[in-house]
Amino acid sequence: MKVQNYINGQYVDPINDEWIDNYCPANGEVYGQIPNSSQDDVEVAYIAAKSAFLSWSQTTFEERSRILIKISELLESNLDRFAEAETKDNGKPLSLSRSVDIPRAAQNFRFFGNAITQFASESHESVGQHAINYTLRQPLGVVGCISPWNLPLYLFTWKIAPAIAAGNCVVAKPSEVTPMTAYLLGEICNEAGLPQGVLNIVHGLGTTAGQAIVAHPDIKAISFTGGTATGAHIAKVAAPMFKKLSLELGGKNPNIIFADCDYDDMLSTTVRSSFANQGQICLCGSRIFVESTIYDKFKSDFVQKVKQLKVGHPSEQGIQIGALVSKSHLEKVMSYIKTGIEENGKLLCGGNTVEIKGYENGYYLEPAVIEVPSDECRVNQEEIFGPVVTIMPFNTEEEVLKMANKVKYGLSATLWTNDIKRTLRISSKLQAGIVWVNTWMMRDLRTPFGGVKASGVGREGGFEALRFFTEAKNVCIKYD
Ligand code: TXE
Repeated sequence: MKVQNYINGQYVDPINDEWIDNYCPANGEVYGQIPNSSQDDVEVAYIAAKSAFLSWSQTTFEERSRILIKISELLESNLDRFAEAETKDNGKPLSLSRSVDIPRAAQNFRFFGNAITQFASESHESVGQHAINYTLRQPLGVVGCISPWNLPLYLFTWKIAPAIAAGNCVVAKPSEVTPMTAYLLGEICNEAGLPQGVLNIVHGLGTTAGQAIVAHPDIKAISFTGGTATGAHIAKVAAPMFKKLSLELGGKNPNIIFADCDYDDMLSTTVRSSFANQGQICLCGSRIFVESTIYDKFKSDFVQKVKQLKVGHPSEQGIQIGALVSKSHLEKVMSYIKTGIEENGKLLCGGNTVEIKGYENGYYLEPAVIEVPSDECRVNQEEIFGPVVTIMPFNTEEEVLKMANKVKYGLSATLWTNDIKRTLRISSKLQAGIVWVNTWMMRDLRTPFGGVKASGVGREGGFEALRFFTEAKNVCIKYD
């Protein structure tokens, strides 16, 4: 199976005819090749995007909206095909691809197809100066979208949909680890009548194809989701060219549990917020802080529930944990578990690889819970991005707030309490872009999404994304 680039509405091989193996995490086998695209492919994609821009940017909002909603409908009617491709490529449970990843990708197109019809700019009457100012919100031109492997189509479309809704043309690169659903998306775009060149998808490595997008002098903005180190590198390359940047990076999110919470709801949600998608979601609550009065009870109930999670082949019914995305990622996660123990953490459960009959070379790992002696240990400070959480007790609000904020990241936080004053106090003081209270990962696509500190720069979601993908221009007219 050969994945091809999607440029100017056509599927094409990379110019250099170089290919990279694509692995299936469930069995560790190579099941296809993807283009190892170079700067030359990015240039061809850029030219296609540039040629399409004039006409696309002048296309009415109704027409853009109609096409985006059509893409959404086609994704929904192809749910099985896309969900199976996502699971084969990424290792996540098929039930998750079917219920979350693909429906959300469809929702991204529908949401921004609708949002663009409601997007408005401001006008300011300069009273006393006899002038009126109005703001134009114009598309940027050709923009770059680079996405990671953990929620492949979900995050790819989270960038592409607002970019094209706002009238831009796109050169996009999905992760080389999970190219399949982005590959299939091209067909759907053609069927929906998206004009040639509006969306161009180039596959390949971050250091070559990704780098070429970021360094391209005429690609005006970069929307990137991925690792913090990569984000820092991208910022360094893009800044001297004054590109607009939206960087959604890593997280090490606190999950703060007070004794007065709704215990059962908290417990089941905490299992999910710890291990959904094998813990490979930047929003997972990977540091669990529990009020000391319920710490022992929580520890025993939580560990018991985690032990019940079934690890298995992603297509098997009833499993909750599939395969990790790649061998190297599995090794990285396991080395962190080792580090946790070396730092005097106590491994309360999990942490061993799992052999699934018939799929012995797949990347399976039991979900692990580490009780840490201090919030300062490495497993509590560094992003592991796998099925590993730390737990520790706390006594006071001040103490837990201090620990929650004492990491370099600031993406999301979860708080469990029924005390309204405490909720308001803590929510305002947490250094995070998103705070969930008595829930986790509840999303409304109109809300701003993004992090602070090393978790990124900028906000996506709702009109924030449409603002990012447009340039504001003030026009001032004197009428006297
Ligand atoms: O991400 P990379 P990786 C974290 C997580 C994970 C670590 C590394 O901790 O273990 O990052 O994962 C492209 N110029 N997250 O190595 O490398 C790359 O091809 C331009 C958190 O997979 O950041 C891919 O398309 N592009 C995260 C995308 O960037 C470059 C999700 C992400 O890859 C590039 C994933 C370059 N120089 C990992 N180098 C989250 N926040 O959700 C790479 N890329």
